[in-house]
Amino acid sequence: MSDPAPLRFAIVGHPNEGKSSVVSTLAEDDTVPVGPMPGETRACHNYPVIIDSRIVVEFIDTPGFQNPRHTLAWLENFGSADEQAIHAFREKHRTLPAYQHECQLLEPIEKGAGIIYVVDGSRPLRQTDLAEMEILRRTGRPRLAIINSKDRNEEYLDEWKAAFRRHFNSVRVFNAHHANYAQRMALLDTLKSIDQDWQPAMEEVIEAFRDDWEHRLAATATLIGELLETSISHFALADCGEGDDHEREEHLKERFRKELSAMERRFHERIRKLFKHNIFQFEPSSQTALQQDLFSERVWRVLGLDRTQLMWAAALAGGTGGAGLDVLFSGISAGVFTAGGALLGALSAYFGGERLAKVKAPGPRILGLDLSPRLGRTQLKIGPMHNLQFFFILLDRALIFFSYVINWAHGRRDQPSDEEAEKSSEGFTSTWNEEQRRLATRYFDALKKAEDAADMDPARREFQKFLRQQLLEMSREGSQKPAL
Ligand SMILES: Nc1nc2c(ncn2[C@@H]2O[C@H](COP(=O)(O)OP(=O)(O)OP(=O)(O)O)[C@@H](O)[C@H]2O)c(=O)[nH]1
Ligand SMILES: [Mg+2]
Repeated sequence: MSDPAPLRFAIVGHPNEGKSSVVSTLAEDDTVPVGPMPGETRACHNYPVIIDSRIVVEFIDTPGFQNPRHTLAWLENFGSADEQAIHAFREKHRTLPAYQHECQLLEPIEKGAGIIYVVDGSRPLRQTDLAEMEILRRTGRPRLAIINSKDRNEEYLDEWKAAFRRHFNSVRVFNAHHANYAQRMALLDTLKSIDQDWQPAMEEVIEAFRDDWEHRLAATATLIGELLETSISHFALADCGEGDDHEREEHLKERFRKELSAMERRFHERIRKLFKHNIFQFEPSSQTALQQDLFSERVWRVLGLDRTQLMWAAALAGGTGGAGLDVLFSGISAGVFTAGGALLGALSAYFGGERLAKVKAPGPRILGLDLSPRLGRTQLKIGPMHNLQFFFILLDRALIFFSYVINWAHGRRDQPSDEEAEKSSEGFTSTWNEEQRRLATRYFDALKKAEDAADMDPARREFQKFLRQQLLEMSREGSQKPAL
């Protein structure tokens, strides 16, 4: 048996109120054209939400009302049942340019779509708005009104709400620029209430959205795990040839740094794709700890755990604990923390001053046997960074990026302001309790010691489960922390 037709909702309203932005955010589709000038959308366009190869629900972007007062006057004069009047209106005005948008936007509604009416609640109500609402009421279709305030002005909200009560089954505040997963779900929940007959189908839609989200969170947790594992075990080698060793070491440090940054960038790309940010490439503001280099001092100062937190995490996790700071910070040549606890410039603390290790590269091999170990070249080696603070910093940056991506509404097309960036402060892991840090540290320990992937399975499983829970909480709360 084929699937029943999906529920459809037409997003309608006055020009330039944010209809297309609402569609974009609701459908998580950043291909929806949005523009500052009224008249951006000139024809209806369907945006299906596809989950597991199935259209779960469809949002229809429509052009804004052109001539609502004349349209309403015509409907009032028609002298027949409202729904017939709508049909007759469309038949009669189909070819008239002055009513083209009305004919277009009423078409999906006549064909059975529910109505989502969008207004900018930061401006006062006008006569034309009342005409639009009355036209929509006359269609007889289930209707929800959305207040999408473009700025923070709340002066007119009560006026809008009073008008809506007369014309709509339900009203919701929903901001196309700031709505996140939790608010999208709340809006879908409200849509359940606009028509009793639609309730079971709407419940299925909500269920599908929820499952899809949980799959994405599980995929995110896997990607974070991959990032941590490949970064923590990464090392770089260079031949020690003739000439200046110092210069060669500097090159190798730089290459190592770039390779780790490239891993992080690939992780970012995957997360963006997973959360359907395909077109618009927002950039975290340059002020945030995310935009700074992974080894910048600022990043090491604000992310990860502080000295005491690190010591406790390691001590409680066993393993590294008893051995003290040296082991905790192994991989750092001079120690990130000086004796007084102040932080050195992270990159220089890491690599500065000291010479890199020299290792013997294996000689030529046949059938896996090293034929002549003595022929092996001497190589410079940097990494792997078996360092607990580095682990927490990578983890924090991954969580910040995730939080950034999930809180970035698809309808929003500008870059974050400096004011938003200023709020960015510390990371997530420093807010975890001791048990949570211990669990993460156990995973780090296993990762460091593991001879092969299977060795670390229990610790990995435990950490993945915890991470999925964290990601879910971050998206449930609509967590804006750290604000970006
Ligand atoms: N600040 C802010 N601007 C918004 C918001 N929603 C939409 N805008 C802006 O308002 C302008 C119009 O948005 P659209 O979504 O294209 O509006 P529309 O109702 O589809 O417009 P037409 O297709 O022309 O009828 C764009 O510049 C949007 O970026 C919002 O919630 N906050
Ligand atoms: Mg539009």
